[in-house]
Amino acid sequence: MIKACIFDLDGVIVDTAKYHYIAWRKLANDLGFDFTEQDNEKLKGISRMDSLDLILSWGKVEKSTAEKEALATKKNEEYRSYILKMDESEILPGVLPLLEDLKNKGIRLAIGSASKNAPVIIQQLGLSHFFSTIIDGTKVEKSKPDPEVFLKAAVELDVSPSTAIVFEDAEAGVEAALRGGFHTVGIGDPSVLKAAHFIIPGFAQHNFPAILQGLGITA
Ligand code: B16
Ligand code: MG
Repeated sequence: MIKACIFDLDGVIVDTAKYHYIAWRKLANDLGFDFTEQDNEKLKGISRMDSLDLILSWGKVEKSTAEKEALATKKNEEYRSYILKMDESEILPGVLPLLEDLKNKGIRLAIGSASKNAPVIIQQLGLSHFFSTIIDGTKVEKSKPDPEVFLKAAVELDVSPSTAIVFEDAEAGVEAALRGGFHTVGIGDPSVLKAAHFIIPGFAQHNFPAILQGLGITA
């Protein structure tokens, strides 16, 4: 019996990776180096400061803690200028009908995201009314692959992980969900997300009954 669904945000509900890439790339270029969209894949699901550390290592640039804080703030201002222009047209295919179906079935919904911008993104997309709680990067001490973000969401929704499904597009997020004891659906590349219980390319071709079937759960 499934009582709740917990959604990662970036890469599951909306594709903000392209905006992260523009903003991080601008910062790298200002520091005198560049990185590719393929490199950007490695930043999916990891926190802002961990992303910055990785990017600086690619450019072989060393910065003090205070300088890193300033760089992360600058990147976030640039990133926010893009996300504040987003609207419901950027919701990924199949997401809206799925959320409506889940809501109608009385299944409790949460966001479990590393992003400190998660609440504003959900608001921009007009999806706030679907989610009982948003556990974002400001509410956790440990980043994915630690299960804290999803376990906190389960506590807020008052469900046990064994009765909840987590949807994740990042390898670290899939690991976090599995470590938390959740039914885990990977969204994206099977070669990256192979540890998940069930993997789909997105929600366009997979509704809730198909997802339950893929997980081997009888409704
Ligand atoms: P922010 P998710 C993650 O969101 C992104 O995938 C990752 O690329 C980003 O660095 C992280 O949020 C932090 O984002 O700078 O907005 O706090 O996939 O966990 O929803
Ligand atoms: Mg993600």
